[in-house]
Amino acid sequence: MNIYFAGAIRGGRKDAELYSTLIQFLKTFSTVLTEHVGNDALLEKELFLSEEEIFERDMQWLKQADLLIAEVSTPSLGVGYELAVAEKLGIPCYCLFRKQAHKTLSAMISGNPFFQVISYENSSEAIEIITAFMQQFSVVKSVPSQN
Ligand code: 6K6
Repeated sequence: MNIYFAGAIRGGRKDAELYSTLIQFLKTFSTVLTEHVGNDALLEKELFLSEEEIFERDMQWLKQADLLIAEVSTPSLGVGYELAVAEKLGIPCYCLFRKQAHKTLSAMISGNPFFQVISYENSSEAIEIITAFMQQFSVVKSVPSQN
């Protein structure tokens, strides 16, 4: 199964470590097409690509994706765009939103019934949530060991 993981890059990198944790977990049972989203060293290599090359490559990957998982706590134009394209392509989308004081998600995401929006408090809870919805795709039979 190909997973397109979306998370903020130019929108802000304060959740980069969290993206990395979730991507490492997803990689234990699926292919993650966008590992660089959680890896600043890989992202540095992206700097050698033109903006057009990044856009074309990411759109090709999105077309190959069976599922999009977006971490949407840090607002990002790119993630919003990817979600809109995925909706048009009919790719199931799960949006993980970390509960934070005084922060609410854009109504364009939370109000769209196509998107499965799930709130969580910490990375352990996010992993439990991912495990639960991945079971629907028969990819995870039980929670993989974290050790
Ligand atoms: C490296 C450092 C700064 O910019 C880069 C290279 N940029 C990107 N490389 C790969 N994917 C990108 C890049 N910029 C945006 N994306 C895609 O959009 C990713 O798949 C993310 O999910 C999303 C992030 O969008 P922004 O608007 O937060 O950058």
